[in-house]
Amino acid sequence: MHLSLSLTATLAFLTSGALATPLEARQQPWKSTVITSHAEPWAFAFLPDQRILLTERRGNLRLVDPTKKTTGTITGVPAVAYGGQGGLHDVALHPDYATNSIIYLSYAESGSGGAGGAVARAKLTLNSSGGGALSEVSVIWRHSQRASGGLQFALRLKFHPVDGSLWIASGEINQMTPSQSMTSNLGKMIRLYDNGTAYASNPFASQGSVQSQIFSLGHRNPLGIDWDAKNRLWEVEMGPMGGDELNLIQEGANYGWPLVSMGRHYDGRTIPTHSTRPDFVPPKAYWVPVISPGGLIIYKGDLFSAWKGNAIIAGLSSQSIVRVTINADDSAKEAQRVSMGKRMRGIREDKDGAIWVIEDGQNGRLMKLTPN
Ligand SMILES: *[C@@H]1O[C@H](CO)[C@@H](O)[C@H](O)[C@H]1NC(C)=O
Ligand SMILES: *[C@@H]1O[C@H](CO)[C@@H](O)[C@H](O)[C@H]1NC(C)=O
Ligand SMILES: [Ca+2]
Repeated sequence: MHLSLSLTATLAFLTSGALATPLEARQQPWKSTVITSHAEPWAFAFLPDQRILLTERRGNLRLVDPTKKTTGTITGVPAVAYGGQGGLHDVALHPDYATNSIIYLSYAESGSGGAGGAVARAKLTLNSSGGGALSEVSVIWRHSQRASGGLQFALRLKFHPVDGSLWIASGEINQMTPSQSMTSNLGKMIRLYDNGTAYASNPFASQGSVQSQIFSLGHRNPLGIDWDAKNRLWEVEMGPMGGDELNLIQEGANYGWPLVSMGRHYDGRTIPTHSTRPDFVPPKAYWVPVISPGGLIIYKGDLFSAWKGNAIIAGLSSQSIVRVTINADDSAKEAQRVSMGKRMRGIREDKDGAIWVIEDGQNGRLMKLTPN
C-alpha cells in the first residue's frame, strides 16, 4: 500500500524492537556492516574521498565518515516542505565536483496550491571538523504545478555518465493526468544541462518551454533510475495498487500512466493493462502485489561478479532487496528477493562494487553490503 507510508513506517518502527530478527542472524547473500543511523534517511551519494552525503527527509544534509562511523552536519539547505512523502529528497554530485564542489539537492517546497518539487544546486564547503556549509544556492528546476497531500514527488537525480546531462525522475504528485500532459513536467523523465536549461536536442524541444525539458512521459512515482553498461537509462516506478514497473527509458516514449497500468486504483477500480495500448511502452518487469521500489542500481562492479548488469531494487513495503536479471533482448525477470526485515529506502554502489543501502523510518540505518 503506497499511500500509507508514514503509518506503515510508524507501525514497522513500533514493532521492530520486539519482533525483528537481528539482521546478522538472517541468511543473506552478503555480510552487512552498519555504518550510521539516521532520522528518515532518503538518499545518499559518495564523495571522491568515499565520505558520504546523506539526506534526511526533515531537511538535514549529513556528512558521514564511514571509517569513523561519525555523522556531521552541512548547513545552508533550502527550506523543505516536510509532510506526506515530501521533504528533502535526493543528493547528487556535479560530474566535475572534484574541481567545482557543486552538488544538487531535490526536495519538496511549499507555495500557493500546496507542495511541489524543486531542484537546487549549491557549492559545498567542507571543514576540518567533519561538517560544512552550502553557499551560492540556486533553484534550477521546479515542478510546473503544486498539489496538497504531499505525495509522489520522486525527484531522483542522476547525471549521464558520458554527456554530463542532469536527469530528474519527476513524480506526478498524485495528480495522475499531468503525466500525459505535454504542458506539465509532472510524471516525466527530465533532461537538462547542469544549469537547468533544457537540451535543444530533447525530443519535444520545438514545442515549448515545459515540453523542451521532457525526455519521456507517462510516469507515476519514479523513485529509482540508473544507467546500464551501454549508458541506457532504466527506471523503477511505484504503480497504484499493484503494477510497480521496471522500464527501459526510450527517447520521446510514453509509458502509459494513468491510462494504462498493471495495477488497480486504490478504490478497486480497474485500469486497462499495457496490452490494450501498444502505443505505450510496456514495462520490462512488473510486480503485483507491489514491492514498492524506493531506489535502483544497475550493478556494475566486480565484488558481486555474478550480478553484473542486474537491476537491484530497494523495496519499501516488501522490506527487501530485489534482484532482477536483464537478458540480451532486454526482457527482465526477478531472480532473487532478500528479506531485510525493514522498509528499504535507497541503494547505491561504491567505486569498489560494494552495495550500500539505507532503511526507511526514524532509525534508518546506512549499511554496507559486501560478499560473505
Ligand atoms: C564545521 O561545520 C559545522 C556545520 O556547519 C559547524 O557546526 C562546525 O562548527 C564547523 N567547524 C569548523 C571548525 O568550522
Ligand atoms: C546553460 O548551459 C548551456 C550549456 O553549457 C548553455 O548553452 C546555456 O546558455 C546555459 N544557460 C544559462 C541560462 O546560462
Ligand atoms: Ca507504465
